Amino acid sequence: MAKEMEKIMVTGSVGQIGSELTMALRKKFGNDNVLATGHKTPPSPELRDSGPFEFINVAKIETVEEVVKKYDIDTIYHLSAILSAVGEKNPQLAWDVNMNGTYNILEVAREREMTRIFVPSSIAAFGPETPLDNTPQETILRPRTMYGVTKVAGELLCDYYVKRFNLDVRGCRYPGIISYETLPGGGTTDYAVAIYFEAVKNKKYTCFVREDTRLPMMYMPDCLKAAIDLMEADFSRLKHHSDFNVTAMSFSAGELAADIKKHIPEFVCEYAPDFRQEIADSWPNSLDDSAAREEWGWKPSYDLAAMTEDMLKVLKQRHANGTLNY
Ligand code: AKB
Repeated sequence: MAKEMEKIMVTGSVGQIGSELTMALRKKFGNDNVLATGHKTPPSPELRDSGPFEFINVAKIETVEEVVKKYDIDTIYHLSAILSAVGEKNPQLAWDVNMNGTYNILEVAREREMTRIFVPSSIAAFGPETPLDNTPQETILRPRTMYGVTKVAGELLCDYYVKRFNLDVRGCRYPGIISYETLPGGGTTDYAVAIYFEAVKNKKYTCFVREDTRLPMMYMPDCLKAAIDLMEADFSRLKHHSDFNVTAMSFSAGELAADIKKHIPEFVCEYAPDFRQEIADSWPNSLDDSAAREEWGWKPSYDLAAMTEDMLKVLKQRHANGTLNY
């Protein structure tokens, strides 16, 4: 008998994107139809109490199989990953979680003939030989981080499953994601989130990349929209599958600080580059996302000014009522 509603599972639902994506999907498809999974208890009561949660370790296929079977899952948003900075500290863990995790998700999806899978990639798929400005969709992919290696291999693996097994797998190359709900866990673009929290809390921030470091970025509402719109796109219109460039804005760390200063004039930003500078230098300044625009109508809503206004409005409110958890 046909199922009435998609049964969706989100992996990495305790992370920066996964936590907000789970809530957005619950709002759209109903709380009981969206299973949150992760390796630790969700800290947010909203996420914990609004729908089902199960512990899994994506690198252990039996833990994935068990919950997929229990909840009769047919759609997966696979968000769990070790990000670039943590991945350089522990490359073995990054390979295990990112590579074996993605392989396990795809295998379980293939075996159970699932409807659709979302596996995000990242600007970390690019490397120092990639053209830096307006980076094309089709280009040199020679990353120098383990995270980047797993992202390129993941894109290829997902496209292999589309072609070889007719599994509907989709994904985009996310830039740095900025949000106020859940902090990112160990990426190179984390400074673009931390700067807002520190500006509101302490009026100063020491940035771990140089002032002139320019990277593509996106605000969380656009990040969620990209995932959901891509998953809803007509498959027959897609020429690409797992590697769409998507972007919303590009700015240097100095331009970001200057934008915050417009709202908090006493804010001071200093720069003390660390090992993450080399990673940031190997990633593009800006992306060409015309394939995503043409094939599934991608169009972001937030630029730097609109994002800063929204971020600071929320964080200032939380600071004033003592709920700014940072
Ligand atoms: C990171 O910095 O590692 C991530 C990413 C760009 O994929 N935010």
